[in-house]
Amino acid sequence: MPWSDPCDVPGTLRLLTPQGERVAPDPAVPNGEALASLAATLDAERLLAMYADMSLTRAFDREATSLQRQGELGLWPESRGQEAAQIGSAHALAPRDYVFPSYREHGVAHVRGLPVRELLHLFRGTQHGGWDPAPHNFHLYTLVIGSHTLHATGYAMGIQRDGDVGTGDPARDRAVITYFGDGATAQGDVNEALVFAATTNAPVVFFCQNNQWAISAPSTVQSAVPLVERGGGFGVPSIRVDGNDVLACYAATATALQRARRGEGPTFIEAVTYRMGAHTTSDDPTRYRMREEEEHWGQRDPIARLAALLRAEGVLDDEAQARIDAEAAELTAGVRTYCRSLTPPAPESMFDHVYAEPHQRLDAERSWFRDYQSSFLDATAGR
Ligand SMILES: Cc1ncc(C[n+]2csc(CCOP(=O)(O)OP(=O)(O)O)c2C)c(N)n1
Repeated sequence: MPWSDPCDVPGTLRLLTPQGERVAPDPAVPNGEALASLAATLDAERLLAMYADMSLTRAFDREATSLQRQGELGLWPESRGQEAAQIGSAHALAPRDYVFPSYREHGVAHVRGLPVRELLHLFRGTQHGGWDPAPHNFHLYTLVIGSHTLHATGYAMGIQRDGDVGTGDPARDRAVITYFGDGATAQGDVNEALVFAATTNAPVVFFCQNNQWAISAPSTVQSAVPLVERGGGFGVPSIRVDGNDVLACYAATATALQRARRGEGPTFIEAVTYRMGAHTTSDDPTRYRMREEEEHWGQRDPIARLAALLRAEGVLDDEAQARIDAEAAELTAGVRTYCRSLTPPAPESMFDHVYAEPHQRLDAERSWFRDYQSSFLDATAGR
């Protein structure tokens, strides 16, 4: 059965074909020429860095999937196939911008400088979070679908009130980006976040990775109209991009973030991509997906697409590829060792960060819990 390419829809920004050739934007894309010019400013060094980031993200993701299969992680949400959407958009961020991710944004975490091994705490069940959001302006993962988009809009309204928007000083102006899936757009929270962002002109970019599936529910049952059309209803300018085209993802996000930092308000981006693996390691996509569909999208692999461009332009050669492969091997070996070193914290530590200052009632609860725990130890010892 032939599968049509959803990115062939007029008005979708694509600057790199699935074969890895640069193309002019579709005339129906608003500001298409300006977006293409922005992507053209990415020099060879930057493109190679993007390719390395995509490759390292995939290697890390593959390693984490294996670790789950070996019983080292409780669960893993694979990001395979979504590397262009994540790396392209993340490269458009400035250090002072703030990211509210969902739970699959491993590539964005990597570009923000977060050591990706820290993502494993949550999935090994040794911590509720696993990293400090402050150093990289990369918030903790959110498992409750769409709820973090409200946090993003709220944070963006805070930035506005701090006077960090539209000052004209690039060192001061900042913006927020939030990542979520196609399924999340059906949640009330996402719609509320869009309403508040639009009516307060908040500096926030809504980056929807439409990976075609919300676990087993296809995007066709989540929306009667293309997701990009939702933005207009809220008064949020919107753009649909080929999410497997790293150039298009970069250009659309850079433009949206610049608008937000200038004080011109929110943007909604629908990046049309494909989740090549399972929803998580608990899922079996063969139960609801056809092999032809997976094969179709396999030919649209975002990493192979960028590799073809870089090979043709003489930016990527065997030596550079070998360097990236060696870096990936080093990263994954480190991740494996780190993962196995993670042990559960003492159960009592859950009381440690509830209040900044000592608190009598909490101290009493901790003490009760300690006694309760040792009663089990006593019982075991006496057996
Ligand atoms: C509020 C809420 N409802 C339901 C779930 C269960 N759930 C986990 S993932 C998921 C599908 C999400 O799909 P989508 O938003 O498209 O993101 P994707 O995982 O495909 O990236 C659902 C329904 C949840 N975590 N939170």
